[in-house]
Amino acid sequence: LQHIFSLSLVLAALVCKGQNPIIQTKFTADPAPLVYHDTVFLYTSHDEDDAPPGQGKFLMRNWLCYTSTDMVNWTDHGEVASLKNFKWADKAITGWGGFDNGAWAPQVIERNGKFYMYCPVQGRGIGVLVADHPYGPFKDPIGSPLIGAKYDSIDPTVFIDDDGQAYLYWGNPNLWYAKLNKDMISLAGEITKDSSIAKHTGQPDPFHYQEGPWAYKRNGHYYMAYASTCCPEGIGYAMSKSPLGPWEYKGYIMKPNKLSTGNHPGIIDYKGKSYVFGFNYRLNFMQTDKHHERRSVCVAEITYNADGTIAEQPWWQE
Ligand code: FUB
Repeated sequence: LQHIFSLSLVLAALVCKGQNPIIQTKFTADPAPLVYHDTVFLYTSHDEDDAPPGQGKFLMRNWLCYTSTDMVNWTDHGEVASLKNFKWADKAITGWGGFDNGAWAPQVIERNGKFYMYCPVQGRGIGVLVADHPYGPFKDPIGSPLIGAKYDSIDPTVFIDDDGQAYLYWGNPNLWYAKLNKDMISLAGEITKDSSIAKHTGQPDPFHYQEGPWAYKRNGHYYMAYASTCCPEGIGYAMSKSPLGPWEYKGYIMKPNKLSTGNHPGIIDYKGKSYVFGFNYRLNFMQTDKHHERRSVCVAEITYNADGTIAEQPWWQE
């Protein structure tokens, strides 16, 4: 068993025949898929093998990249960025375990041939990195956080509307947003707190936004998927007629499951099908019955109804 879980081993390619979790050689979370040309670039956060037991005890230092052209075989490109990319993040981070847990959920987007990676450094804010290639090397062009720490600054998601306006959203427990300039590394306006997706009140409520937003536009509808309810977290989503909301809750894409305290959606269309990525804790629980923050990225096909709503999916097929 120890051999199977020798997760420091870097495999050039992983073949898993459509089985979840799709990445089985490292613990990965917070999937951020990017379709570029004919390839899916899957950026993830990285739970270290030696994350200590206990919920919320993250040990996260870098961001990884995988690629696929068939959604079954995933090639491991290793680390594409790390906390070391951000000079401003070199001081000790307070809360949630210190500096080593800081490399949380990223997203990468392409614009005019450049790749922009939005990275939360937990406790310090959201930074942005730029590269000429999807594999990097990524560099920090501004030398300071794009979004300061005071705005619930984790879990960035970014999309560019048809008119060229880019939007950055993020946050736990609130959803925040700001317009980006065309350079993608500066804000085009004020930082605003969304008031239509509200944090739960402690009552059982399947509707509430928790964290992990994933913004996109499809067939004229604006979508905000997110980790919904806590905990465990499922994947819920809201729709809007505008990128600025108001957001109307539409349901679960996937209901919470007691085997997974967290979740974090990433949604794409690829080669005529639609997919939701997220994660579970299956590999961790195969190794030990103790809860560690050692998560594993999963994917499921989704289908859209004629009105743009999304059909609910069962828990990850394993
Ligand atoms: O991976 C660290 C945090 O856990 C993310 O920022 C959240 O979305 C949750 O997945």
